[in-house]
Amino acid sequence: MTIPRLIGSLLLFATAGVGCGEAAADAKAPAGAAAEPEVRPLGRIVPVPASVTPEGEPYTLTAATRIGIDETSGASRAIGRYLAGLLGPATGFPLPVVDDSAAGRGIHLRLAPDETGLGDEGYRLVSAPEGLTLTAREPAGLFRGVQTVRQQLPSAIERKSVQQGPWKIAGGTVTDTPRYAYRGAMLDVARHFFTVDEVKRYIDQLALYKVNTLHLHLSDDQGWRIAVDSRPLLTTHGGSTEVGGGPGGFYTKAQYREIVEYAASRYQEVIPEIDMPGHTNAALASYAELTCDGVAPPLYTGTKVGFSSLCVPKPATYDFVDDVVREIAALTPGRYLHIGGDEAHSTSHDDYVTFMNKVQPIVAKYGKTVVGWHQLTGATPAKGALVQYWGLDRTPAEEKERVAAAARNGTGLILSPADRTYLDMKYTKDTRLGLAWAGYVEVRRSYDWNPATYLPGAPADAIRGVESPLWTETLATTGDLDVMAFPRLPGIAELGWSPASTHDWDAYKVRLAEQAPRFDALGITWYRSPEVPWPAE
Ligand code: TNX
Repeated sequence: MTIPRLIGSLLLFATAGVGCGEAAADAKAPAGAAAEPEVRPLGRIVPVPASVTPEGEPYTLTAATRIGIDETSGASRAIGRYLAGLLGPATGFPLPVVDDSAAGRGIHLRLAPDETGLGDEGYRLVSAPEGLTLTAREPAGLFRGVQTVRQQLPSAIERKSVQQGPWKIAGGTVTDTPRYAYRGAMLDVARHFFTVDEVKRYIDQLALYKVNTLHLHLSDDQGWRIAVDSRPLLTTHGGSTEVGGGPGGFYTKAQYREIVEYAASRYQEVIPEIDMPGHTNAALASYAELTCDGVAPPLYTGTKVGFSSLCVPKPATYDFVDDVVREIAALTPGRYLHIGGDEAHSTSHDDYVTFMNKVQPIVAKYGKTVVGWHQLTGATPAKGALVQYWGLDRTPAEEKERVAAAARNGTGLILSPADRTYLDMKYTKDTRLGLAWAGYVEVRRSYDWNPATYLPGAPADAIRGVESPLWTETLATTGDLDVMAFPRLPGIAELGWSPASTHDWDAYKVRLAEQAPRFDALGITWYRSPEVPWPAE
């Protein structure tokens, strides 16, 4: 976002007064926690690590600190440079990346393939005055561990200009592996378009909380956001607007690859979503042959859902799906392709089943695994498919049971309950942005539930993880995204990463409060929930 836009939205916050959730909540915030200690106790981070053993004196970063890597691995070199890039600006230290043997009392990034207990993303951090050693079996584990190093340092480490040290990391050992392999966040770039740089900014925010999956909602009634060479009108026409009638936009293939590569450099897998057969007005407006009456509807800039459908009986529909899936699969190094399938209120049940039976094999033909919103369980999810549950406490028991039955049958579940994880829900009635159809979702509500036991009748091992969707009907700027995601996103990230045994709101809210100066240092606009003992302003 541009500086004038940023200033504009800050002014909006400042002048909105009562009726603005951010401002109204400030007055009610409990007495704040003390200023940051010089050394953050080991493990006082988000997500909380699985195992923490404080011991001995802290490690101190100095102007002489070097980052040692195993020269044989290009991945560890890149992570070393990334770490130097994180710590360099605020410390002012050069932090050269060198061979491990030359790093002495510095930071050591070590890949140890025999450390099988650390799995694909786990790491061990040993901090002592003699050095700081991160060990992982895989590069992804080193990357997650780097986020721990970063959070153990004072929040000023996040600033882009030289700050006062000292830069100490408490002594001891952290051994940490994730609870769930799937820890996602979804960004809706269809209702409002967000540029490559804006998406990268979100990727960086996700990285800090060890999120490993970025689900991009690339098409909806209001816009088609990804170039498909065989169907150029999808973007030139279907991408030309957005909610409210703004200019919209789309990613060229090169831009989309840039997002995917950037995400990969943060060890995040991108899952592209093309929502079908509903949520397709932008496609129907671009290609009249996709409608049953052959008449293209006008572009749509409102916020209703459930009024559009691809024409299920027409062969042209499957030629279209084949073109789109083929091209997007070719752009996707990740395993999954999300086909949506939600709110197909204008598609009959029989047509919905027919459509899913035809489309899922197309996804498989191009080498990808299907992900769908949980309505897909109303048809037959393909073998190996994942479904994303977005129900609420009040969702009818039969619907929950249908999803649970699919899970017992081998379908993996991603949990995104709307009344817990939807980052576009208002926190309270006073929240300026967002929707409220799933109710208000305050910070405690979004954190305080257990994915393993959440859906009655779903086996715990069917739960692949959690994801927090950020729908953007009401969100147009990065400041808007920030204030809805923060501080709920870190809580969902912790549900995905930290062991169930650590789940404790009273402990979490203190660690979350300690993130506030980090949000500020990163330039993140955030909601000062009265449920959290934030530091005094
Ligand atoms: C429901 S959840 C939707 C989206 C909306 C969202 C707004 C789901 C799969 N569909 O189309 O953007 O609510 O909160």
